[in-house]
Amino acid sequence: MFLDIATIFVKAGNGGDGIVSFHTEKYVAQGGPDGGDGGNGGDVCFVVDKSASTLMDFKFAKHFRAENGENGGAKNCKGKSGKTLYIKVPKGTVIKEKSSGNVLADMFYDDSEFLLQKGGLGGKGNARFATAQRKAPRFSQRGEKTQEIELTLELKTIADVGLVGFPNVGKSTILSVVSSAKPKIANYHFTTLTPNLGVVRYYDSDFVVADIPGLIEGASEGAGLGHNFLRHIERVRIIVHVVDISGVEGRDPYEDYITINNELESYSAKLASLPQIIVANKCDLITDEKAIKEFEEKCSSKVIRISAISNDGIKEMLDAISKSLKDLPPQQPMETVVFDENRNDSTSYIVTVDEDGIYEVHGGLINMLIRNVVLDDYESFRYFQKTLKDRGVIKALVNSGCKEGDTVRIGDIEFDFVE
Ligand SMILES: Nc1nc2c(ncn2[C@@H]2O[C@H](COP(=O)(O)OP(=O)(O)OP(=O)(O)O)[C@@H](O)[C@H]2O)c(=O)[nH]1
Ligand SMILES: [Mg+2]
Repeated sequence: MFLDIATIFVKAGNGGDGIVSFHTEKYVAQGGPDGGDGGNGGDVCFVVDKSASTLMDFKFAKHFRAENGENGGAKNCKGKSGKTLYIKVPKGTVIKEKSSGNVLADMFYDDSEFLLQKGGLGGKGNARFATAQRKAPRFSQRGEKTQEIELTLELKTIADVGLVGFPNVGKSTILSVVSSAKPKIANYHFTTLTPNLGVVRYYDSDFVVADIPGLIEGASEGAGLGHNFLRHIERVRIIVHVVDISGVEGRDPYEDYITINNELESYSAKLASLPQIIVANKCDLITDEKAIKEFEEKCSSKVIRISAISNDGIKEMLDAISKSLKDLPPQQPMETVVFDENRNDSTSYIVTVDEDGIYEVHGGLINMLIRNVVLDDYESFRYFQKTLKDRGVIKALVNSGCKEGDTVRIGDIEFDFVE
């Protein structure tokens, strides 16, 4: 099975909570605070798996979570940090944020690595809050929670040359004679069902050739295997357009050539504007020289005559490919957008009312408060109340219609509103 597009959900680990604890020891009265910090959550990082060539692994496994940090312990013990989760993808995988469609990373090189999300920070234990005035703090900080992110993975093969043409024209046969790849070859349409790659070493040039399933008229509307596989030649530098010049299947080679170009055009203007080398295959079957001459005259650029079966013309074809590759700029990874999770936002908030008439406040300010406030600690609770007032949350609640006695929810706590 082959899969070249997948949706997955990933989440870095939450930070562990800092804890409240006091030193206890025989004969030592009133030991000081010794609650340790929570560990950081594990990061989520993408790496290239050189041996993979499909996203099949993501068909069923869709949820990826890095380990959470452990909570702190007594005696100033720091909680263990979560391990980084490495997600392996084939080279050429483009990682997009599903909601915005932004390209976050292009796993373009063998050693591409992409740190998508840092784990949540561990909370501080009560030992960290001790001061000269506050010798026995009875509060600690919670670990930072991370958000799940929905991503689209798209495999866009990286190759220099793309073989394009109708089914059965001999694309796979060409790949098999120019490289050590062993694609399936047979005398029927749609022998090739998934892209094949081959490395060509020709004198001082090395290049990668991609052979994709055959296209037919209407591929852009889904006819045949459709044109989805063109995704795998989006990044090539040249297209080798293969036609069956023998006409053994009863089609006119020039009409084939025009049809395929129209299909490329309807997929993307960029693909249609790539340099093309036109290759007339199956010349060994030609009995009428006139037909091939006619084809050559109609085509806008030079046609290379070959026979993949007898090897005639292969050298000329490779010369032409390596010569044009030399003149073309190297391929570049896609442009990416920096992923912004708004994790550092500790000021924004919004008020919403749910169907039960409960007023809810959410946003960065609330996340910060939830982390830092221990409601059963008097001092900490005072700080919570004061912050809500100072930052205008109380006013915003009133403005949204909240009255004395209405229920307000902030994080996991609910209380009756008192102005
Ligand atoms: N006579 C002759 N037959 C050829 C030549 N090249 C390929 N063939 C034959 O054409 C048939 C199709 O070849 P493939 O290489 O499978 O064609 P393809 O374009 O990859 O076909 P799809 O994968 O179905 O799109 C096979 O029977 C090949 O042996 C050639 O130069 N001369
Ligand atoms: Mg094939």
